[in-house]
Amino acid sequence: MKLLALHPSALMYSRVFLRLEPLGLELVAEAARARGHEVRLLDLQAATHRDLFRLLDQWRPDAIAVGLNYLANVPEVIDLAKETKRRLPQSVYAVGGHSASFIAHELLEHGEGAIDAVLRGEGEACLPLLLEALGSGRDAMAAVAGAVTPGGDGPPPVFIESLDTLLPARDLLPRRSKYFLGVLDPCASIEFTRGCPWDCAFCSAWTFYGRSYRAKSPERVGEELARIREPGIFIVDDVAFIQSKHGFAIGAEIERRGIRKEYYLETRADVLLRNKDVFRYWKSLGLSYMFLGLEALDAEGLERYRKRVTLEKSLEALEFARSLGIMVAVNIIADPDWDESRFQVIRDWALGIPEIVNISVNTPYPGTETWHTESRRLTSRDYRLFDIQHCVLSTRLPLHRFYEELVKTQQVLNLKHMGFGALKDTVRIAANRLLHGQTNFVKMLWKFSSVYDPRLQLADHRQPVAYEIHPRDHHGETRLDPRSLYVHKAVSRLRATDAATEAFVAETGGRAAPAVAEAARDRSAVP
Ligand code: B12
Ligand code: SF4
Repeated sequence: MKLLALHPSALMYSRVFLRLEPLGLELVAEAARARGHEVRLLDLQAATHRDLFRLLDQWRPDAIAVGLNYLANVPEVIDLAKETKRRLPQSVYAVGGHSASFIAHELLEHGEGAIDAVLRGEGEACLPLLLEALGSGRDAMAAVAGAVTPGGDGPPPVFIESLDTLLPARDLLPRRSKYFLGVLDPCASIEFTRGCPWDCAFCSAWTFYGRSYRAKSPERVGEELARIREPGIFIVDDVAFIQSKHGFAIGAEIERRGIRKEYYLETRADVLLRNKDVFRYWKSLGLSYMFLGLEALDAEGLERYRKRVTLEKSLEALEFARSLGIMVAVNIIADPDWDESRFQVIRDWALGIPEIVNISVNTPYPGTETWHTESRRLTSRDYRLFDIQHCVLSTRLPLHRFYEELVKTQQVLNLKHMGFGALKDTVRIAANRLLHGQTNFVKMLWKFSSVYDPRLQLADHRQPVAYEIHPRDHHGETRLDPRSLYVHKAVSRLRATDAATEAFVAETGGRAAPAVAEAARDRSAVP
């Protein structure tokens, strides 16, 4: 069967700083290719709709499998479904990925017959099954694990057996020089582990994977890294190096193979402090940039997001990262309830520390607990605005004032890093990238003010809205059942047989145990 794996366009407000290869879709594409299908991959972050339509008309794929991780891409994915069906009425249009998994039925409704199936959960497991089922006719799709189709829903999605089985189909993306992350230009992505054992209220990473945590073998990571040509590497794990033993083993494999790259990763303050040695070791291997989700500067905010880290610990972690010479970016969540003085507090604090401070807006996503507690306060149901750069909840300040304060804060922070001292470094890096024919970083430097503008952000709220997100009680649901949050069934860390999970429990000295019980209590307490 001819399969086109398709990734939607970049989100407006993130394209300034990065464009990353669609790693999940590459894995799904490889799973189909391994079953003998003829597969092509098109990434609309680096290609146009015209390229897509040309491919549909000339190559005429039998099936199109679209990766929908980001809610803000929903309207584009639905419109493309309708256009694809107009051009290729016999083709099968399937959608999968993170966001799609939480809003499967509503996607079918919006698609009005143009979407044939939504595949929930890990795509490597379910897409090959769907393609196989198609051999017995379209009706057979409804029996596939994880499938949601107009003809009915299949059994719950299943986990893949091992993260080691497949290597992402990187060779299917011809324009790899397009992918970058700030100064890491060009940059490839890699996964060491999958899932997160914590349960922050605003996040759906843990509800997607049922709080499971799995690791790739160090040998497989080494093999994958050795095949990657890009010098910059983004480690996409939700929380890097939860298990120091795993981090050391990967590092040893990298040393054994003589691989030298520059790395960026995301982790938590408590993990950084608990596993100082592994981060110190990785600094020697090329770890240069790190993202820490601080989220709030006050105890009340940290409690509300169920971050399970105190501010003192976060500041201690920053201090430690600084001592290693790693460039750190931290994230703070701006609450719609903030007034001018709260923004000022953030500006004052951020100007006093050398780290990059990123501000995102508190946004309730389907699949998060926040969605269940906050979505009644939605002021916009336009999917495109669910990108954590817009505010979709009612604000204490008038909306235009909220955006003015937000952008002023972002500008102050941006200028801090483009100031005189920083400028010297920036020019050096820009010249170096240009010498190597990479222009993404240089383009990024000039884009900020054309994209971050409070008037544009406000104007986005006035665009005509073709598709609206369904509020939480759309299907008569009135009470939160914690189990309903999960895409993949919840796995207790204590009952899990997975070796990686057991190692995590052992490494935390069994402290994971009360955390699991506490989390269960917390979740059942949510109204
Ligand atoms: C790495 C990451 C990023 C990277 C980008 C990665 C990339 N290459 O595109 C960066 C840091 C740039 C990023 C940015 C953002 N991210 Co982000 N990100 C993640 C993270 C941590 C991991 C994603 C990943 O690569 N996983 C590894 C790969 C292998 O898995 P995967 O892509 O999910 O693919 C699997 C399944 O989804 C599925 N699948 C995927 N495609 C398809 C297609 C088909 C047909 C099928 C059947 C299945 C399928 O199968 C795959 C293999 O199992 C997730 C959290 C998470 N754990 O999922 C958040 C997450 C996806 N991001 C999120 C958000 C909000 C954002 C931002 C909007 C804001 C921000 N700053 O974080 C921006 C916008 C980015 C953009 N596209 O413009 C939210 C999404 C919320 C939502 N519902 O929209 C998540 C869930 C985190 C959270 N807070 O809950 N992100
Ligand atoms: S925010 Fe980070 S630590 Fe919290 S649940 Fe999501 S991935 Fe895990």
